[in-house]
Amino acid sequence: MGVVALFTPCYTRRMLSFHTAGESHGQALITLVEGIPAHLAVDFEFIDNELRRRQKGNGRGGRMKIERDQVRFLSGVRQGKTLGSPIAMMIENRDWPNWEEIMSVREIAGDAATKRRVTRPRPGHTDLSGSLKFNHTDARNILERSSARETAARVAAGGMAKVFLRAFGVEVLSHTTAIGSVRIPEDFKVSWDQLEAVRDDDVVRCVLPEFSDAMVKEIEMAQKDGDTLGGTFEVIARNVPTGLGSHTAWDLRLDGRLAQAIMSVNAVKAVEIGEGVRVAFSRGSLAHDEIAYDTEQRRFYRLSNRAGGIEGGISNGEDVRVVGYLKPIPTLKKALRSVDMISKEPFLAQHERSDTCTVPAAGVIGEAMVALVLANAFLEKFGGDSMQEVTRNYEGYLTQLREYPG
Ligand code: EPS
Repeated sequence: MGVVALFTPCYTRRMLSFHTAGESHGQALITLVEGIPAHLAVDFEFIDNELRRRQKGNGRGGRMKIERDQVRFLSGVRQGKTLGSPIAMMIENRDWPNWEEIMSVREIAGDAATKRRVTRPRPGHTDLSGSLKFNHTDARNILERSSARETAARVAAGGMAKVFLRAFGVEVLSHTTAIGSVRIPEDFKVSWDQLEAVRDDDVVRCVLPEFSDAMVKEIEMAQKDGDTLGGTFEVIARNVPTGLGSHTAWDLRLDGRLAQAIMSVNAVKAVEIGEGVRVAFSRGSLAHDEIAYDTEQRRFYRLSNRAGGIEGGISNGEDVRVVGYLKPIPTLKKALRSVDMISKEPFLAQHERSDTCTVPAAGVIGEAMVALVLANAFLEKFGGDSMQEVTRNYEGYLTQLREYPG
């Protein structure tokens, strides 16, 4: 028993947890969220709109014309308010009727099991590593789950986290900062108004119209060439209180938790907190954020925010800023060399229906992941079974901060 205690894994510290289930061409996606306190009013329209935002954007393929993602709540909510019990949500796949036989849960007679079998792995995809690991001879058994379709379920969970955070004034938005070789200026500082303006409408979700146009052209060119594009998005959370996360243990550090959450988004290959990459190449005198005190508001603040709102693994009251870097997605028309998993013969990869660029969608998914991490850290600090209890804890802490050293 002592050994178990010694190796207590970090997930036992979670106040808020979520799980997803579902295959890309299966019947539905399922999300299970645990830890949201009782009495939170659920904004159903807001959560559905979050799902719609993820589906938009230039560069998406034919699948997004089929799906109309919407959450059906199955449990944990009554008369519009959370019960404090697990919240189960379902998003139906409208493409399912086209896959009913191939993806059938029960074994069915005939050639359904081998129809659309995938033995030719795409470089950069999970096809080969997953098939070897799980000992499958049909990479469909891997790609159906590794597909970014799963992120719709995450956005549903993130929608719940956002609704929770909004009750305390914390908001999370994002914008596209690069698509392919088109990057907005490195020193550009986005305002909250600009983030709100691109929330839904811009086709690439970039706040600067001249760059937005160039990004659209970049996507169109890649599409024409049968190629794909990566890029970067920045997620910003405002009104995050000082004190989320902790320096006291490696797995409690807020920056580390955000990094894992963003890195887990399909196609993300690097994560940056604030200006973490740039400051690595500059001197300390130009890397840190000087401290000031606002006597009226009775709060400490920073004169800049290169740290992305986190110092020592703890939020410092400035906006939390996280950048995700995506590789170009690996389903290409342009043939790359690979080897058939069964015959071991070399081949040039075949193309299937796919997206060209998913950076605008990834920003929305990034928001969901950041909201989930922040809501979890918020509940870790102020946790309670009801919204009333969490609110009391939170307000008491705000008083402590104002009256510091009290
Ligand atoms: C994906 C391939 C495409 C994408 C899909 C992710 O789907 P399909 O194979 O059905 O054409 O559109 O993304 C979604 C379905 C979604 O909801 O984001 C892949 O291989 O990862």
